[in-house]
Amino acid sequence: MRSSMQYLEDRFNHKYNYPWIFLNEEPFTDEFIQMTRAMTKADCHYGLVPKEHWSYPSWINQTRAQECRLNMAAKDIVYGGSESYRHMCRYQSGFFFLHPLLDGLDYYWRVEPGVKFSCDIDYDPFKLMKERDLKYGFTLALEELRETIPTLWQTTVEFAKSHPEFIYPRTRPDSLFRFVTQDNGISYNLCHFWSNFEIGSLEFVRSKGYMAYFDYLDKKGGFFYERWGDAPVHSIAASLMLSRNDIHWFYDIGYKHDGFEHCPTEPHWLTYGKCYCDPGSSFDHNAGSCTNRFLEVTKKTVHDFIVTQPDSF
Ligand SMILES: Nc1nc2c(ncn2[C@@H]2O[C@H](COP(=O)(O)OP(=O)(O)OP(=O)(O)O)[C@@H](O)[C@H]2O)c(=O)[nH]1
Ligand SMILES: [Mg+2]
Repeated sequence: MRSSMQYLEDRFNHKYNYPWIFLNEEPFTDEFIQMTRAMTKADCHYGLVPKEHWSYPSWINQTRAQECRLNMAAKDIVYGGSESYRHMCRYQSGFFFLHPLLDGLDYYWRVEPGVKFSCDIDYDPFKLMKERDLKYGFTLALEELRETIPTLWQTTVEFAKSHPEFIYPRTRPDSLFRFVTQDNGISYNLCHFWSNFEIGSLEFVRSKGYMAYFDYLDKKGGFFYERWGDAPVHSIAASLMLSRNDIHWFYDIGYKHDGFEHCPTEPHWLTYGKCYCDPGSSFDHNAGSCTNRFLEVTKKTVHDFIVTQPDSF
């Protein structure tokens, strides 16, 4: 976590001093608090996740949940056997935005341990979100593992049919529907924004529509009986409820998590030291990337997403 903080402070936050908020289902140790506080001049807040946001709801059959985990582990599905990962995905899908430490805030930026930021961020992404009235921002978009979400799409379709009032009409030219389906809604094409980086509007995730969608999914039990990730949940919700000008690709933010990296290709930025990453290793060029699809559906180019022009330095 300290390394992630160092990157983000160096690249961005030392100029802005936005507060850091850490949430955990068990109390943070004094060591964690002391060592993370030492990484920033900004305020740090440490919160406990309420028990009911990190435990089994009454309607979940825990024996069935365990069988599902064993089954998925036997098939070597990533985190298939993990109970904590499921609670984490459910928390990130439906509850983090309700934590009292986020009361009064308009936007969040999710930061995970072990991530890298490879470019100077010389504008304020939160300000950009507000100025452009954006609801969601991402750096990487890719395909989800199909085995983790066998019934997520079908469940989503049921929700959309029973709650059309929350769904952005797919026939409008600025609908994002086609970002997540290529056969007019019959199936999910697995595209999702990679939520370990996300800058989002808390108003959106706290909206009636989003919360109704999460509740509907939660009642179906797929966070436990399958391994629904918060990334497809956020992404499908955004694609069904928002429109193309609500979503921003933070193209100019170089970002790396595990083996996946986004690196902007502007030669200027490499020459003048704004970024250190290698554009050749950017996942955007990979067949499993969904950023091209995002551009196609939004009818935009990368240039529409560059916030600071190279000429400005
Ligand atoms: N409080 C808490 N946080 C957790 C737990 N498990 C995971 N997290 C957090 O959830 C986030 C994702 O977990 P990771 O273990 O990094 O998963 P990952 O390998 O990044 O997973 P993907 O990006 O989904 O492939 C990180 O911010 C973790 O710190 C847990 O049991 N308790
Ligand atoms: Mg991670």
